Amino acid sequence: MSKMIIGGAQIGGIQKDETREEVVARMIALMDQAHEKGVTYLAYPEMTLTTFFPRFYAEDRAEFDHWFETEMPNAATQPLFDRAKEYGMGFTFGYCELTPEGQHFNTSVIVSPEGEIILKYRKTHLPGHSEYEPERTHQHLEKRYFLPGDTGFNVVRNQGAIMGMSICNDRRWPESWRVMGLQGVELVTVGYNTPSQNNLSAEEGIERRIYHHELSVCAGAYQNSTYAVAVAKCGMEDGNHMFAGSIIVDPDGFVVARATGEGDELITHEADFAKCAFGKSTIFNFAAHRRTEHYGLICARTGVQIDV
Ligand code: CDV
Repeated sequence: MSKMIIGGAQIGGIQKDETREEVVARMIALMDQAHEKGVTYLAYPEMTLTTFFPRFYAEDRAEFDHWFETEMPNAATQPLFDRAKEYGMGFTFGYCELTPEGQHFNTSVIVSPEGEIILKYRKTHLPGHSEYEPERTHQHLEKRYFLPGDTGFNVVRNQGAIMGMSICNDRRWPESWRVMGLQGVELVTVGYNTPSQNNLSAEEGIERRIYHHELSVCAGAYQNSTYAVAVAKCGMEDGNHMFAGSIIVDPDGFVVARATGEGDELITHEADFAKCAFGKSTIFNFAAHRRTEHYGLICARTGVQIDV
């Protein structure tokens, strides 16, 4: 069975004082809608359970530990796991993880239809900065509150498809997609929280930022012949605007479903994973066409070094 109805559950803004229970109720309402539409795999955004707190500065970062989850599932999220199991629906969502060793990660998980966490991913590419920077119109302190992920981009076979995850800024890096592409990925989910304004340049307007988002997801899907679900947390959060633009992209790089608003909204598409085979066996037949002898610099060098 190569066909499956997949969904993206876009979530509108979550304000500072909203509880996990309130957010989970919104997630379940979208899951109910998804079930009615025959969805059997549903993707939620990055950091679904809380406001996007890296826009705020805390001198003592421990003050923000209350935004993190120390176990998953926990009392607040268990009803989501239970509802998905009742529906036989797999799902993925992002949250902030505080490990028993005291490490902080921006994390997402894949949950099987049986309600088991079968893959965990910790965000690799953390944008922003670690100290308060007054020249910015607003702060983006992911580097202050999270460690770079230590999982790498793994995949898992779930519900008949090979699935992987990346989180927000990861979607802009072709390396993220290719590492999963090399493991035969057929569905990549990307949850995101993207401010509508560049905090160093007012000239980069929202249209351009949405274009770059879409360009990245379509290119990643096409170049690795995989489906992609990119799903936003968006709209106004604590007086800050984040763009919507949730999309489902097919293995040819075409947008096949698109959110129309900036609130809680479901997008769906009937994916046929057999369609991934064409690109993977022709133009992106990696075994036949890649030339790894010329790619060494990608891993040997991080930043640009001009030698000429
Ligand atoms: N949450 C993110 O990773 N946001 C970044 C913004 C800061 C550019 C993104 O790539 O969308």
